[in-house]
Amino acid sequence: MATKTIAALATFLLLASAAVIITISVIQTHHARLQLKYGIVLDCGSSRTTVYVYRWPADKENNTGVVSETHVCNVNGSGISDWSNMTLNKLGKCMKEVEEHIPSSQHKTTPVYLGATAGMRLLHLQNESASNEILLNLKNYLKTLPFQFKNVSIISGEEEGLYGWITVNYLMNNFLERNLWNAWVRPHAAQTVGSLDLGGASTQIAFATPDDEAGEGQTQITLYGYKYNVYTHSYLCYGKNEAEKAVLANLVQMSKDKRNVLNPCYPSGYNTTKRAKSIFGSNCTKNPTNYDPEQIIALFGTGNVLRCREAVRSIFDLQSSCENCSFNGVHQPPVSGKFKAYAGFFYTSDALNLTATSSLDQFNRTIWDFCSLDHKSLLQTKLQKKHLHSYCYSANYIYTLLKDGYKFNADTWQDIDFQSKVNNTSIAWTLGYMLALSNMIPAEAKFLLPMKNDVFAGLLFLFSALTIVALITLLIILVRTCY
Ligand SMILES: *[C@@H]1O[C@H](CO)[C@@H](O)[C@H](O)[C@H]1NC(C)=O
Ligand SMILES: *[C@@H]1O[C@H](CO)[C@@H](O)[C@H](O)[C@H]1NC(C)=O
Ligand SMILES: *[C@@H]1O[C@H](CO)[C@@H](O)[C@H](O)[C@H]1NC(C)=O
Ligand SMILES: *[C@@H]1O[C@H](CO)[C@@H](O)[C@H](O)[C@H]1NC(C)=O
Ligand SMILES: *[C@@H]1O[C@H](CO)[C@@H](O)[C@H](O)[C@H]1NC(C)=O
Ligand SMILES: *[C@@H]1O[C@H](CO)[C@@H](O)[C@H](O)[C@H]1NC(C)=O
Ligand SMILES: *[C@@H]1O[C@H](CO)[C@@H](O)[C@H](O)[C@H]1NC(C)=O
Ligand SMILES: *[C@@H]1O[C@H](CO)[C@@H](O)[C@H](O)[C@H]1NC(C)=O
Ligand SMILES: *[C@@H]1O[C@H](CO)[C@@H](O)[C@H](O)[C@H]1NC(C)=O
Ligand SMILES: *[C@@H]1O[C@H](CO)[C@@H](O)[C@H](O)[C@H]1NC(C)=O
Ligand SMILES: *[C@@H]1O[C@H](CO)[C@@H](O)[C@H](O)[C@H]1NC(C)=O
Ligand SMILES: CC(=O)N[C@H]1CO[C@H](CO)[C@@H](O)[C@@H]1O
Repeated sequence: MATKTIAALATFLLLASAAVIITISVIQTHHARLQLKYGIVLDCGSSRTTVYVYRWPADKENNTGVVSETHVCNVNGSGISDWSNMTLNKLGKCMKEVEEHIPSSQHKTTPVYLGATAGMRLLHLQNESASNEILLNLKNYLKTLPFQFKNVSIISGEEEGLYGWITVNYLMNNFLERNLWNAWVRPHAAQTVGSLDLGGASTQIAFATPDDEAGEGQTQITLYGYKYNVYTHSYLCYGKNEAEKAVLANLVQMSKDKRNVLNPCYPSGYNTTKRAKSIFGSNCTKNPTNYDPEQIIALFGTGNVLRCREAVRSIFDLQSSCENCSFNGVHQPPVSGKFKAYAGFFYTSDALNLTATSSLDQFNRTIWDFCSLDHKSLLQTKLQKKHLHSYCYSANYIYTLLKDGYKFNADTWQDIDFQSKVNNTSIAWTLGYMLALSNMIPAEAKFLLPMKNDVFAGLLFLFSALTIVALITLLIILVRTCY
């Protein structure tokens, strides 16, 4: 009689506990899907503008890794620093697309940010009023959209580097992870990943150093209650396109015939012409004396890797004798930890099938083989025709920048992962920027254990314990009955 009662009680307890656990879990997951929030960031780079749409569950907005990218639109045309009366029309096409990707009931509460990078930094140096006028046009335009207008600005190179670093580590859940009881804690190994960004007009490096004190070039930031010392530097004019102008400028300067110039970085069989101003008109190249902006310069490809590398190296000052320096006398601690190399680093290495290669030697050899292909053979590959002639240059550029510039060696090269996305979201400064400006990565860690999660963990623990007690009781009864 007593055994039967206990068995019945235990069975009831078992079923009830199971029901409660399932209910809690369902409520918890259901709650997470309750409401989604959206954010829009426009990345106005030197050569193009990209619009990113992000989405996250409203009640989890302070958690790590919950924001993901839901839509990306590349604006047709060149960067905003080459402003024309078509710019807003082209941007408008993307913003229409974006409107369709966000439920209209959410438009009013969706923040929109615009950040301009190196192209506008250069224009700002050259002609401040022109850059202010462009930003004002954009601001007025964005204010006409149904979204919540937040900010239009030129972000500094250091911000760009730091936001890129935040994005990478946020997406990889390096700041926080859930423990067994569903609470957020700092991951065991607590390793962050460095960030290597290559745009058209600038390049950024950012990585956390083990130092306790913030040294030269380092920023101390507190995220979720933990301090990080992040070294970051942005090199204006060392983006892929501006650096190529500097390389071409040096080739022209060193050529005997200034109108017919051999370019070892173009594949052999590829010849082209350029106006002098497209090379020397940039603030990143030194103007020769008596230069005629309209002068036509013919460039003849020779596909000579050794010469190309020499030409690329000529734009770096690698002579500085300072210890712990990258190039041009810039202080940089020795690189440490793993790195994600994205944007231009990724496009170039992807085109040469180099993303899966982790050895420096293999990287070099692949570039070597690629550059020796003539233009005709390159036309047989699946590579985009538009960029075909520039890959030998850009491959040698990223090789030189990483190896001779940032001082990656055969050992540390293996720590570089060439990627454009993590968990299906683009690695770009834009996400880190939105997270920072909307206070979605608080410095304090207090809120990380909100009642909801505590209660959830507590209940889960209690009912799991009850389930186990009930199971053991039933088992004992079963064993007793059988023997
Ligand atoms: C996120 O954190 C901020 C600042 O700590 C706080 O004001 C906000 O209420 C939090 N949001 C959520 C959804 O917990
Ligand atoms: C960009 O231009 C192409 C071809 O002109 C067009 O098909 C495409 O829809 C345009 N995209 C946007 C976002 O404007
Ligand atoms: C820009 O506007 C000017 C004057 O209104 C016009 O002449 C020109 O064709 C326009 N350019 C483009 C690309 O629409
Ligand atoms: C700067 O830009 C403004 C507006 O676009 C233009 O009127 C002016 O001529 C420019 N100044 C220089 C020095 O190029
Ligand atoms: C807009 O961004 C600039 C530069 O980051 C900053 O100085 C300014 O305070 C921001 N304005 C607003 C309203 O957030
Ligand atoms: C993707 O996100 C999940 C959870 O959000 C995380 O556990 C995982 O580490 C992420 N993947 C990568 C490659 O970082
Ligand atoms: C490019 O120039 C070289 C040297 O003048 C010439 O031999 C070659 O035929 C040219 N190639 C093309 C495609 O015009
Ligand atoms: C260079 O970096 C190493 C490693 O961080 C450090 O031990 C050394 O003191 C640094 N040297 C200088 C001159 O800063
Ligand atoms: C990269 O690999 C793909 C597929 O394996 C091939 O079609 C393409 O030609 C390769 N590209 C280069 C530059 O070797
Ligand atoms: C790069 O590879 C080429 C061809 O294999 C080789 O001749 C050259 O010495 C290598 N350069 C470096 C710096 O390893
Ligand atoms: C990643 O995103 C693409 C396009 O946004 C989508 O088609 C794909 O299903 C996504 N993959 C995963 C694993 O979520
Ligand atoms: C060639 C060119 O545009 N040079 C400009 C670069 O920027 C400086 C300001 O930092 C201007 O004074 C130069 O005219």
